[in-house]
Amino acid sequence: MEFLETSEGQLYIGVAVGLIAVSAAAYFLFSSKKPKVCLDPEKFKEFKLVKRTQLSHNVAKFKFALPTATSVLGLPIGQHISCRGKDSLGEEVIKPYTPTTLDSDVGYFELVIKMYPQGRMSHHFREMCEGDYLAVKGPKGRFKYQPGQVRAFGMLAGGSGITPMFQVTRAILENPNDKTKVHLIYANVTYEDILLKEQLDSLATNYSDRFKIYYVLNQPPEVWNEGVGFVSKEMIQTHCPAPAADIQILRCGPPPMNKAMAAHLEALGYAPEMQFQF
Ligand SMILES: Cc1cc2nc3c(=O)[nH]c(=O)nc-3n(C[C@H](O)[C@H](O)[C@H](O)COP(=O)(O)OP(=O)(O)OC[C@H]3O[C@@H](n4cnc5c(N)ncnc54)[C@H](O)[C@@H]3O)c2cc1C
Ligand SMILES: *[C@@H]1O[C@H](CO)[C@@H](O)[C@H](O)[C@H]1NC(C)=O
Ligand SMILES: CC(=O)N[C@H]1CO[C@H](CO)[C@@H](O)[C@@H]1O
Repeated sequence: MEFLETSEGQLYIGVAVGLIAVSAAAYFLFSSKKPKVCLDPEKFKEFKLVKRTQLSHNVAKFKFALPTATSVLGLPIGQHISCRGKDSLGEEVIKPYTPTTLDSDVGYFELVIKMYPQGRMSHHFREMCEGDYLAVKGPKGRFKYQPGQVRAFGMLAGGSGITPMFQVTRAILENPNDKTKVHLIYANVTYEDILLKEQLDSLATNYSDRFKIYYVLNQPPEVWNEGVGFVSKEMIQTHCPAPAADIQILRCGPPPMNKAMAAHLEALGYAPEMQFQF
């Protein structure tokens, strides 16, 4: 055809092909930057349990599918979700949980749950089987994080209070532009109670210049060279950043531990704005 043979025609076709390529690239970039967010702060949505992995006698990891393989949960760093279930009497119960996954993990999210014998929501999780649905609402929480917000975080975690710390730590370490340092003190009763130990140790090895962990056990095993007893003022002094305007200490543990930690921090001279409790 005459049209195609003119150099002007070739130019037009070239421009047209170029435009299509550019808009396809833009569409791809746009859609991959703005994936579908699944959480709704106003209403509960159901997510399917696709895998349940027992981690110890009373701890399991629950993997939930999002509606599509490219969906993201849509949870800001350090915030949590509300999960709804039924206790052993069939009564509705709603409790907060922090996924151990980030929005960079597309298509699914995971919860690591410690199930207490008498726990109401624990009962619901104990009964959940692969294929069941969990009602979830969110995001919830006052914690806000921007890279560079502080020079260093100290973290005081007890038991399942590790999950928000783990999530914040992962987000910091996996961002190559974030230079924030993280000093974690993690308290538990026994060695077997330590949640996410393998993942935590792996992060500490891979990012040894930015992330340090000090484990504290009430009932340590025979060979143990980290902390023993409850978290003390001296442990905080040794293993956390000293009071300063550009640091923050995060707390998340059972209520008695949080109370004790708040008293330690005050005695050590940490101002209220240097502290946050999940
Ligand atoms: C922000 C936030 C995030 C959380 N994220 C997680 C998470 O990712 N994974 C997780 O497993 N939990 C998490 N929790 C704790 C969770 O919300 C529930 O409190 C927990 O699952 C117990 O609920 P339950 O209804 O089974 O127990 P309940 O019915 O409230 O308690 C029954 C009994 O269980 C025991 N018990 C309950 N909680 C504790 C505890 N913390 N330490 C020691 N004994 C306890 C007590 O003896 C209590 O009498 C989080 C809490 C908060 C505030
Ligand atoms: C640590 O690095 C190893 C080797 O590169 C990698 O396989 C592993 O997934 C990393 N772990 C974490 C928690 O980043
Ligand atoms: C779930 C659990 O075992 N939590 C315990 C971990 O250790 C801290 C500190 O000793 C206790 O306060 C928690 O109850």
